[in-house]
Amino acid sequence: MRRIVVATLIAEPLGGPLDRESPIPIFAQIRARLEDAIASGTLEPHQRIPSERQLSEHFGVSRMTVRQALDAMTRDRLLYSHAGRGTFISDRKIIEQPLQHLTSFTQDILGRGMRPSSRLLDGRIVRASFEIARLFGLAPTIEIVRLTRLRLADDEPLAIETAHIPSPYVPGLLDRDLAAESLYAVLNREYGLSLSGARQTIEAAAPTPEETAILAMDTPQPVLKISRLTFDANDRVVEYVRSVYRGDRYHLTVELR
Ligand code: 16G
Repeated sequence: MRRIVVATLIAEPLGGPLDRESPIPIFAQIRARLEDAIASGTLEPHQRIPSERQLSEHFGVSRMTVRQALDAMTRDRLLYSHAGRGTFISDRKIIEQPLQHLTSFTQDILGRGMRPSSRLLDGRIVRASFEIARLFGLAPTIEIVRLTRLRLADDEPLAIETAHIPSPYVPGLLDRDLAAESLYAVLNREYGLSLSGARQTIEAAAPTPEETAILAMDTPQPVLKISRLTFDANDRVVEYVRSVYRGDRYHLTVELR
């Protein structure tokens, strides 16, 4: 009886026989079947996949071929294993940020049906460096509110953001609960700053050990370093943000017409 249940479980999400005439190697076809089952939600995050033996019987291939597919998927972090307990589907929620519109983290995450939250890592008033004062077109004597927050989606760390805003634009900003509130909502509601556009620069980078730890990555994954200069309705620079986003969770999309 139990054997039948297992067989049904495998057969449904993974489909029928492989195409042995195809130029696509067998191990790659097995991987594609598993990836399709993940993409369609038939195999869910943290669900255990069938064992190597079950997969090799199902597809009629050697265990070595199955292992080749599973090893490649584990290296690419689509799967993870627990010694003695099996191999599981990774939880890889991908957040797509379209680049056409100026949005806040809170709006982006809510728009995807997830729950945004933040942890305040640091918040203080600092003297602007020469470089930062220049970005705002202000004298280097200017004081800056510097706010570093860990941003989470459904309680999973996604990004570290350090925002810089000239202090005179936002008196008392640090007294607000910026772990609980959207910065953009506060800027708009409390300081009448209506943000109208931004210039963003994106680069791929390796995370520092500290960033790896804060972003809760088991092993260092590439990150996206994003800098944003945000303008108000009068084209005045009001915010400069340096962010580190998990590259495996955050994708940026652009529509080309
Ligand atoms: C976005 C912005 C960030 C801004 C934040 C405000 C990027 C790369 N960054 O995450 O510059 O400070 O939104 O979010 O898009 P909040 O209003 O939810 O606090």
